[in-house]
Amino acid sequence: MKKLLLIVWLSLIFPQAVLAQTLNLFTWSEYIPQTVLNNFTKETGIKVALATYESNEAMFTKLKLLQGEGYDLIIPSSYLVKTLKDNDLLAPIDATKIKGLENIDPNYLHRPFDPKNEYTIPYMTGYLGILVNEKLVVPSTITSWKDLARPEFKGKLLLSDDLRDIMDLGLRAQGYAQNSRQESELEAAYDWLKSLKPSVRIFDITATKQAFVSEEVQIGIAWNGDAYIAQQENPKLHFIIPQEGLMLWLDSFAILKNAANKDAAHTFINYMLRPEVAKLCVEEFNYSTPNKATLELLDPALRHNPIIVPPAAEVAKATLADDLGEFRARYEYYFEKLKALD
Ligand code: N2P
Repeated sequence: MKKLLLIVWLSLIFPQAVLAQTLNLFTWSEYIPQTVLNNFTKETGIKVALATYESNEAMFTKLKLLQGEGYDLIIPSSYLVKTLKDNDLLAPIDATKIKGLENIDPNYLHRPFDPKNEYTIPYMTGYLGILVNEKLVVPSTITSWKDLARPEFKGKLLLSDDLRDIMDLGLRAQGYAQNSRQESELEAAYDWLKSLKPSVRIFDITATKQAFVSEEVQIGIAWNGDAYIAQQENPKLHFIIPQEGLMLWLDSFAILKNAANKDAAHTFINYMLRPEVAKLCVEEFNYSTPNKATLELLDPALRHNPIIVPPAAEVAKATLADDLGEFRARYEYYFEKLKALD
């Protein structure tokens, strides 16, 4: 009884401390600024426990093992959403609790992976391009993904260790479409990627920015935010959108079915939809934002930088990585083979 009284008394004096909720957030590393998380906690009293992953595949493997327990909120890319749903891992988002969706550019809503946005709310978008050091080659001579195969880049190339990016790169370099389900096309993509192997110095996803900045590698593929940051530190770096088009991605918030803190997850999504919060995310990690209200708040130097805000025409013609169904295993097969063989 005494204890109960004490709790009641404490909750009157320090409501946030006693009733504190925790949001278990499982997200890509280097994706949400720590200041944003701190400000969220300060304002709402909801603590954030952060766990990170380096790829959609690593995240999915963990969620499967845990049956989605332990985490409340994740940020999958477009192509993983259906898989997560089919594995009964996602909870529908309660639209009545979401405010600020009108801030999102309609181009990023109602995409085929979640046509009614029942399960996802866009967080961040961006794209893969070619990052090259002008010491190696005149940047304007790099116009196609195929140029990565030039023999003079031997030992100087970086490939990032991301399954769909890599296989997509191979497909496009061979003139095929992203998300192809043709075995012969996938095999051709693999053969071309394999021909790059003698050039590859780094095949990894961590510390890629540093490798470009320190000039350990002089050409390779990079996400736009990483390219921007690397270029700030080493102005000899140039970021190129190849003629085959940019490789766009879209990552969205999704709440897990077994989440213990669904309310906290909704509160967090609302917080992240605020234009001034999304602005902090762009300023720190330099990816693109689907939040059109944020664009107006950005410093013109960022808003008019095509690395951060790619040309609208390029975005309009870009496709997203899609669910592959049973064919996913074929992509995994070729990707693992590529990494294993010299
Ligand atoms: C952030 C990861 C970017 C996500 N480090 C690419 N989908």
